[in-house]
Amino acid sequence: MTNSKLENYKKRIFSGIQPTGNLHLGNYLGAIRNWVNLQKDFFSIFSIVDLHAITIPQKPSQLKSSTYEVAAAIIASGIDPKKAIVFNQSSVKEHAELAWIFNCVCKIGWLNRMTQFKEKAGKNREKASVGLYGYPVLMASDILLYKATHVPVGDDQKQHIELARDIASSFNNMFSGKNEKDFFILPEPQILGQATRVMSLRDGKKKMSKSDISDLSRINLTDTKEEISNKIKKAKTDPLPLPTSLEELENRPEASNLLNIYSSLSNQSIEFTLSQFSGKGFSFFKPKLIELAVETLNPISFEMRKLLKDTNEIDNILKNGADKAREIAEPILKDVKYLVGFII
Ligand code: AQP
Repeated sequence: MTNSKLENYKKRIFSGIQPTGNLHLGNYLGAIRNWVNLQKDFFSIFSIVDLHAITIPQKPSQLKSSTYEVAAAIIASGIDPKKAIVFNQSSVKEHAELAWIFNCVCKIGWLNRMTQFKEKAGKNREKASVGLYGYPVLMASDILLYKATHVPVGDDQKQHIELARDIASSFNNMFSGKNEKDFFILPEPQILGQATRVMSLRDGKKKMSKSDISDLSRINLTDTKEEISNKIKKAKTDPLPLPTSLEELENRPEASNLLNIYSSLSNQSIEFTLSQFSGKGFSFFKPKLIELAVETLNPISFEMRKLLKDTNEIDNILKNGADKAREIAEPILKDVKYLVGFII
């Protein structure tokens, strides 16, 4: 087996983000901000997963601009492309190739359990693409193609990581030689921080999402100070003052969401935030949240706008990243093909 270069890195992470529209505070707090911290300690591979994006119809011109926007957001948030690999998934064909092999390992019953498919396909299941159904298999290939040990994701992706582990272990059982150690390591999900699931500003029971038709439901990374302020002012709340304890928050999803966002943005525990604001009304709390959100997001959107003025720099970063990713992926896929019994 090859890939001695990779063996030098004991801990490596892979994570992806779809270029499916406006990146929002949930993507930032649940994913990108954690990536920035992790790049110091992990060999890091971050992908703009455009193959995943097309599992739901995308306008080609929109897909392209969203890909640039996600790349700009990642870099503007502090990912250093000299330290971490940043690339768009479709430039490394090995992702799709490994996904096909995994399609032949993964069982239909496993995919039938995936809640994201149920949520995204909704009542239109018959009209959903085969790609949307197979999304978690492609995700397993993204992770295992680099033998990633850890996958930093928001809470919504936990089930997909479990599936990637099932696929890895099934592949190992089917193809690793009896006397050899397992070919694939089982990746661990890394669900970090307070904001593992940021909820919609219009409905505290629904995830903040790029594809929500209401722009008021999310804070986009490109929103201006005025837009952030307007969205938080209009965010759904309840008539009660903020409580003292976590228990009292249980049936107050909107209050709970806003307090979670505040805690996450200020890197403090929810208990501490409660102690700061207990007894106060939303009219007192919301301006503080606006101030904090603007302070965090303004420098990112400023940097993003600068990067997006001339996309040449982003093109170079993505090309460079794809070359480095391919260097790791090619020999691993070659080993997989050998184990499966293909003539290579
Ligand atoms: N609301 C969220 N709270 C915390 N983390 C979140 N993530 C997404 N939404 C939240 C995390 O962001 C990373 C990238 O997600 P993605 O773009 O690949 O897809 P997604 O999870 O499907 O995000 P969206 O915004 O809901 O996109 P659409 O609307 O296109 O489906 C992941 O780590 C995810 O956990």
